[in-house]
Amino acid sequence: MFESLKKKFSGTIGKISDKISKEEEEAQKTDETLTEKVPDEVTAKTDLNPVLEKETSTEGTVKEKETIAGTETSENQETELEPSEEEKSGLLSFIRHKTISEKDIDDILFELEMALLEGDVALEVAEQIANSVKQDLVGRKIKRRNDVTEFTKEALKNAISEILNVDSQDIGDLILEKRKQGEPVKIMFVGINGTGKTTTIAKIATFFIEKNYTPVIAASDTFRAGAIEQITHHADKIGVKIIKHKKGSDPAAVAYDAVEHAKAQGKDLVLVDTAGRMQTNINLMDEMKKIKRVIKPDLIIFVGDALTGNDAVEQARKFDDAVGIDGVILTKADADAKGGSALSIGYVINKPILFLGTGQSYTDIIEFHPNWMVEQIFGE
Ligand SMILES: Nc1nc2c(ncn2[C@@H]2O[C@H](COP(=O)(O)OP(=O)(O)O)[C@@H](O)[C@H]2O)c(=O)[nH]1
Ligand SMILES: [Mg+2]
Repeated sequence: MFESLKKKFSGTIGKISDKISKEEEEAQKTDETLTEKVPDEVTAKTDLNPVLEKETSTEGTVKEKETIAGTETSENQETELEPSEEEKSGLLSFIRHKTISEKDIDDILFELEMALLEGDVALEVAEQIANSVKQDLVGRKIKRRNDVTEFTKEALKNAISEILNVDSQDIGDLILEKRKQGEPVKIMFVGINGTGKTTTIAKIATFFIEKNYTPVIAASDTFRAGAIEQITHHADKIGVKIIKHKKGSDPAAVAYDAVEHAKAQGKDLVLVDTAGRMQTNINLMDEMKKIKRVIKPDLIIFVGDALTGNDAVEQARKFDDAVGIDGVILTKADADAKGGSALSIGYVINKPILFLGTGQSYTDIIEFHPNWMVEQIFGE
């Protein structure tokens, strides 16, 4: 699902490793020439010189090492006195181990930033990833060749985890909380036309039915031709009660009736469909605000089409400004090769992605967890 992101990040890991390994090799060549000229005894002394470790040691450790080197009373005295050839080369590489500098990675991170932008990742997210990786890597010491690969992978993983980690509300927990008060959880779905709100409501209903919760659907898209028929069709198929009025009626009144029904019947969830509206359509936005005022939803979920990339992010921002959203469902993740909106949307509006739509059938929905996405991108 996130193949393209996976490729981009593994490309970056490869490039940084290659570049630093090449420098390592160069440095090694210089060292080898140096070692040839320096007698063994001198090399060994230099290797054990604690001053060289000062950078990473506390004063105490340095002193300790001085005593060991000076009095030669260490328990491992015999082995430590005369380092083997292997140890010498290990110590040598430790001494001249490379520290990653900004210069080493700047170009590669810039390339990554550009590649991410092309992959529909929001500008601020691409920048944040590059900066976070840079901060993580610059100044790190490479002792072994594999270190670069590991460090870079870790740095990228951390950057992505930070981006994706937005406080999230578990709907199941919310249902249980509300049940105690004898109240249903009211969820209103918003977003522009065609993103998949109606389909998603049918999927969410199915998802919670499987968990033994009881939903009711409010057909509050009274605006678009065929909308009531479409959602009635879904509700019938999955066996969920639907509350509907006739086309053109007040959507807030439909939502209100659905809440009343849920209260009377002890149902757990009210799922309110709304008409797709452009974020620029003031009248329809006002209508949405009215539904909000009337039923006071517990959650307003923005439904965005992953295929629209940055547009989905911008729409989410506008809807958040207009009515305030609590979370996001990205649909059509199955068809989205880029993955940019999934990576960006939560960070940009500081609201969690709750679910991903992954196909056209009622069960094609998965709960979104940041760690899962990180695993998709960096797992084997
Ligand atoms: N491939 C795919 N198609 C989806 C997904 N969710 C919705 N769709 C399709 O998107 C189209 C529009 O969906 P609809 O629910 O009517 O959108 P609405 O206008 O926002 O209510 C329909 O053809 C759906 O089958 C999804 O996760 N994956
Ligand atoms: Mg619809």
